[in-house]
Amino acid sequence: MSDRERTFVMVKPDAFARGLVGEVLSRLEERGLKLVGIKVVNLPEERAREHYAEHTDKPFFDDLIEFITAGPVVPMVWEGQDATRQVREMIGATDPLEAAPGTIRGDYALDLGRNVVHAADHEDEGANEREIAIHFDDEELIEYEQHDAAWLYE
Ligand code: 3AN
Repeated sequence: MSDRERTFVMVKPDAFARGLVGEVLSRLEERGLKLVGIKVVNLPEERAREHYAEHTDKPFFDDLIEFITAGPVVPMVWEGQDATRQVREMIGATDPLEAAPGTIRGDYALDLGRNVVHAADHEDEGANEREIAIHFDDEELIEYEQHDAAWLYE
């Protein structure tokens, strides 16, 4: 199907410390998305700066780098129909105050600087390719048949 795509998602250090890795994974799995890459890492500062390069000039940049390197993160790649938009909708608004209940941030976050999870922005066309390349080598992304695909897709 032509509109199946890969999207980059990352559980942030706050969610890791709070034991929410499984919760985030479950929601994406249960939605029907296919997990094709996952790892646990302490982000080197250089990689964190590359990941958030678009925010380099923002006043919150240093705090953002300090936070995202403060503990383990779980970078992931998920595949599915319209995966980027589907995941962004599931995650909710960047500011948890504006994130609807039922979204991940709307259910598990209170503070903009501790918002549990990152996902590539569907309005930024190159975001997925760029972010996947920052966090994964090609051979770390797995190809396999999703056995329930016939019941997820018409
Ligand atoms: P998202 O993670 O929803 O794509 P971005 O890329 O705009 O949001 O922002 C990246 C991260 O930077 C956010 N998750 C948040 O932690 C932090 N951030 C964004 N805007 C602000 C802000 N105005 N003040 C403090 N931190 C911010």
